[in-house]
Amino acid sequence: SQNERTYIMVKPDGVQRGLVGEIIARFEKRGFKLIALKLVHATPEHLEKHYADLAGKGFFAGLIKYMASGPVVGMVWQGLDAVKTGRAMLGATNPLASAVGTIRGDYALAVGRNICHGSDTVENAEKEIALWFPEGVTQYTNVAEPWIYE
Ligand code: YYY
Ligand code: MG
Repeated sequence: SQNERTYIMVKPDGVQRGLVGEIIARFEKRGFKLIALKLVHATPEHLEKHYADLAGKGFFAGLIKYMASGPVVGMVWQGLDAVKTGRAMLGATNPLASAVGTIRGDYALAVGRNICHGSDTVENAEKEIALWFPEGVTQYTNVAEPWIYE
């Protein structure tokens, strides 16, 4: 649906490397609508909730330490098939397997420094949006919508 929402996050390495604008620009230019945005230095406890499904993995402790090492930029993008399309725009989890033209395929090399996050299902997107934006999102009319959708 045109109202599908996904949680996209620029990770600490993406912020430090100056890739925030580039990542936002790709979602804007694609036609998605920005309905929430914030810069936050998240606590390990908050990140453990975000990545709760991965708690048993060997890389979990390192992942939390990396994600808590600096501020991240969290955002919510809305539009047609936002979750699946957002994942396609990020590229594969391991940047070496990410197609050129994707964000990770263009700007990253290591799986543990892959610069961005995107929700993997609509259900997880809604959970992540609630976790990162408990205050809610901002809905508005975008005047370009009739030129983006038939
Ligand atoms: O959703 P996505 O970020 O593409 O991958 P996940 O399987 O959810 O893993 C989250 C995060 O963990 C990944 O972006 C990098 C890191 N990670 C890792 O450091 N080493 C792995 N073998 C797998 C994932
Ligand atoms: Mg994931």
